[in-house]
Amino acid sequence: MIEHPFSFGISPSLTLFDTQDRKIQRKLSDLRGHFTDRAALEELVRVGDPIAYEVLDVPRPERAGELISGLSILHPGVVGAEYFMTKGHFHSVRGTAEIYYCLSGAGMLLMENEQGEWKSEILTPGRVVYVAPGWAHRSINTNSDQRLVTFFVYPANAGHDYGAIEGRGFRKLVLRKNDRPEVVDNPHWRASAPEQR
Ligand code: PAN
Ligand code: ZN
Repeated sequence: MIEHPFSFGISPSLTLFDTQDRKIQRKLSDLRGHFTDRAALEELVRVGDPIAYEVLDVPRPERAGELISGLSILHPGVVGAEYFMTKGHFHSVRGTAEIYYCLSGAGMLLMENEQGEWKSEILTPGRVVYVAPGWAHRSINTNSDQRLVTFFVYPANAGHDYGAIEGRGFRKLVLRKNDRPEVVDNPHWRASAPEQR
């Protein structure tokens, strides 16, 4: 592990930016339970199970004081009327924030906290979103044919809590209506997550 300052380059058109990066790929089958239209999801899985998004990050020790940075690459597509999106999560350490900087494409960052508030922010090249501590976050690609590429930075000790979102979903859904994104209430959202399985 490098214990000295280092640098790396980012090209939104490339999928790799450093030899030390770590790559995660999530296919639609990894996102079961996250999209409202389950039948549409299963059909897409059956006909090829495309990659919905990839995450490239620079590994660092998961301790306070360190930062993890990387690229999130969300492919274009819809499941029923819902745009391709990330799973979304709270940070396990709720008091940790995150920065998203949009490099290319178009989308939204949907956020909500445990006090019942929600917020959506537009992601277009040059926009920065500050995800305040305690806010769950999910990115959504609202462009029909371009990838949404964002650079993120978060404290290395943050951890990822997917359970709360898997249990109840986000309060809001982002749907394609007349080829435009529309934020609507999630009819399946429940105020408290069911007991952990
Ligand atoms: C990002 C996300 C990345 C993928 O690195 O992890 O965009 O989203 P999911 O983790 O929700 O699948 C981040 O927010 N890290 O904290
Ligand atoms: Zn995060």
